Amino acid sequence: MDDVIISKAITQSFTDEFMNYLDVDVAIAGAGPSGLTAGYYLARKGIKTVIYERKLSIGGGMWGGGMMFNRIVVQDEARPILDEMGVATVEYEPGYYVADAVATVSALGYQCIKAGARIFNLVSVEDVMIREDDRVAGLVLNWSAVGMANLHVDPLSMKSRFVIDATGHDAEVCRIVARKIGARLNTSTGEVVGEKPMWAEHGERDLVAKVGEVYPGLLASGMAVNAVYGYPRMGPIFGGMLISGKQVAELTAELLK
Ligand code: 48H
Repeated sequence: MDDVIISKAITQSFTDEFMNYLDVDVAIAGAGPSGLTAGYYLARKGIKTVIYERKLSIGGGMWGGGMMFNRIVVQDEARPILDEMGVATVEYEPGYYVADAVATVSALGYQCIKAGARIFNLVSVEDVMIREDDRVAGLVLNWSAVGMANLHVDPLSMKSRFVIDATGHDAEVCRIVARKIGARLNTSTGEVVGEKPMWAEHGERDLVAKVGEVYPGLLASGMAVNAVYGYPRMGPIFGGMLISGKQVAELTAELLK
């Protein structure tokens, strides 16, 4: 067995794929439930889609269910998405379905990649590219380890026709855009408004009603939407994450036409 062949296989295949995804239709920041769902539905339409995830693991805030009881709840409207992903659900009370959080993350990740999306973990989105026509035109990337070690290492950039901010509570990409171009997001203040206290019904309803372009070329899904527009958080009901991921994929596919 040749150790160097193993090393070459890893570095070459990774580099080839990383390079192949430096110019895509859609780049998604964050591989939580909404980003993975968006990636799945985009890739299934044949749209070239890449997801960058800062952490070692995908799945964002889903692994731990609610307060580390590793179950999630979804409502009626989201259950077909879990069915499609092959995740078993059990009706707890009419309209409330329970699923295993670990099974759900695993299925979302597997189906997303199987549909054709590519996920690069351990990569952080640290900036955006904005081009002459004043639209988001790509992402600026660095190894997460560079930030963690506080190293002064310049990033690399990639091009995409659309970017989806699926970074969760911090809405990091939208914040970067608001900061760099000055309060011109499609929100009441032009800035990221910041999420409001827990209210599951409103948080879920407002989220799915608002999925759309936050700035030309930049859409948001999942918890980032609540943060951007100033909607309530919703706790461990995950239907809105899945539904908004599907919605943002459908909307982006329309915009790409
Ligand atoms: C690369 C990044 C960056 C970056 C962050 O937090 P998530 O799970 O986000 P959603 O929106 O898919 O799901 C939200 C849900 O998990 C949740 O927190 C809920 C429902 N909360 C309700 C409540 O009341 O608390 O995933 C976001 C992912 C994470 O994996 C991050 O590591 C990653 O994005 N990420 N990746 N570059 N700059 N910022």
